[in-house]
Amino acid sequence: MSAPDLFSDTARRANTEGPFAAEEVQLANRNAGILLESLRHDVTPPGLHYLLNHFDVPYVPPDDGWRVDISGAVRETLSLTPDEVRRLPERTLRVTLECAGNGRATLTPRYPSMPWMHEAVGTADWTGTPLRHILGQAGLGDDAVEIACIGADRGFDRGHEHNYGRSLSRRDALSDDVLVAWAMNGQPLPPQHGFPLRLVVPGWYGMASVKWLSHIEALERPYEGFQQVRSYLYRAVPDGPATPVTHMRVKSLMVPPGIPDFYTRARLVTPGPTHLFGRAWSGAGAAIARVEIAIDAAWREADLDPPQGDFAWRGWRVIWDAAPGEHDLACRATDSNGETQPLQPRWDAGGYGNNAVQRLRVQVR
Ligand SMILES: Nc1nc2c(c(=O)[nH]1)N[C@H]1C(S)=C(S)[C@@H](COP(=O)(O)O)O[C@H]1N2
Ligand SMILES: [Mo]
Repeated sequence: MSAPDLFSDTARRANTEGPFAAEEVQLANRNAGILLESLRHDVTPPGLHYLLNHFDVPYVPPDDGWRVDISGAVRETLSLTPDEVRRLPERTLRVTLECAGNGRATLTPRYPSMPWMHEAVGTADWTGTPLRHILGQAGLGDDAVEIACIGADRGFDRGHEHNYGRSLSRRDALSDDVLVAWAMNGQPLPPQHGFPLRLVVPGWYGMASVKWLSHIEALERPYEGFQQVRSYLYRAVPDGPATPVTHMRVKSLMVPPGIPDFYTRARLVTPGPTHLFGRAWSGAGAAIARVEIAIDAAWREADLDPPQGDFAWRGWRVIWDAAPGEHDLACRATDSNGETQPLQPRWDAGGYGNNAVQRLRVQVR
C-alpha cells in the first residue's frame, strides 16, 4: 500500500461528525478566537483580535526590504516599499472583521477546517491608504476588470500549491474604503495580522482582507486563484451549485453573563438585575436596525449604543431581572436591509456564513 498523499484532499472529509480531529484541535491552537467577554471593548485590545492564517506567518524583519509589486493592466509597473506606500493619502477606518467560517463547528456534519464556534470576530482601527491611490499611481488600464491581491504566504490546499490571494472587482478596488493598511490600532501591524502591509476590505468576510500583501495585479479577465474559485463558496449541498462568499451577514453576540465553570464554560448568575451586553454587525454597509434578546424564548427589544461608523459593530444592552432557575438566552440582530439572523443555522458544505442566533444556557442561583 502506498503512503497517503498528505497534500491531497482524499482523507480530509472522513471526519465530519462526532469528536474533533487532532488536525482541527491543532488549527484551533494556531488560530485564536476573540474572548467573548472582550466584546465589551469598542476596539478589540491588541492580542485579542481573532486570527485566521491558512499557512505559516511569514518572518519579515523590519529592515527586510519588503516590496509590493503592481503589475498587469497598468500603465507603469511599480515596486513600492512600505515607506513609499505610507507617503500616500492616509485614512483610518474602524472595521469589524469576521471569518466566513465563524460558527462552522456548530454545523453537523461539519467541514474539516478551522472549527470556530462563535469567536472569529474582532474590531480594529486600521490605518492605511486607499488601494485606489496605488492603482492611480500605476495608471489602471481601462480593460482591467479585477484586481488580484496576493500575499507572501504559500502552502497547499486540497492538493493545490499557491500563495494566498483574492481579487476584487474593479469597482470595489476603487472604493475609498478599501485600504492597504500598515497600522492596527495606531501600531505597526503585528506579524500575525499581516506585517508590513495588508488589505482591509470593510463589510466583507475576512478572507478578502489579504495579509502580507506582496503583489497587486490588474487583470483583464477574472482571477482564478484557489482562494477565489475553489474556496469561499456557499454550497447548500456538497459538490452542488456554488455562489461566492462576499459580505458579512447580519449577526450578534452577547458577553456570557455571570461567572463560568472552567471546563464546561457553563454560567452561574446571581439572582436580580443582570446587565446583558453584546455586539451586532452586518456587511455591505448595512446599519444595525434592531437587536432583540430572548429569555426562555420570550423576545424583547435591546437598547442600542450609538453607532461607531459604517463598518464597526454596535453595542447593545438589556437589564434582565434574573429569577432563580435554568434559563435559555439568545440574541438576534436585524439590519437596515431587513435581514434578520435565522434561529437555526443554514447548513453549508464549507461551513460558511453561519449567522444563526447564539444561544446560552445559564443557571441562576
Ligand atoms: N495572506 C493571507 N491573508 C489572509 C489570510 C491568510 O491565510 N493569508 N486569511 C484570511 C482570512 S480567511 C481571514 S478571516 C482574515 C483574518 O484576519 P486576521 O487574522 O487579521 O483577523 O485574514 C484573511 N487574509
Ligand atoms: Mo476567514
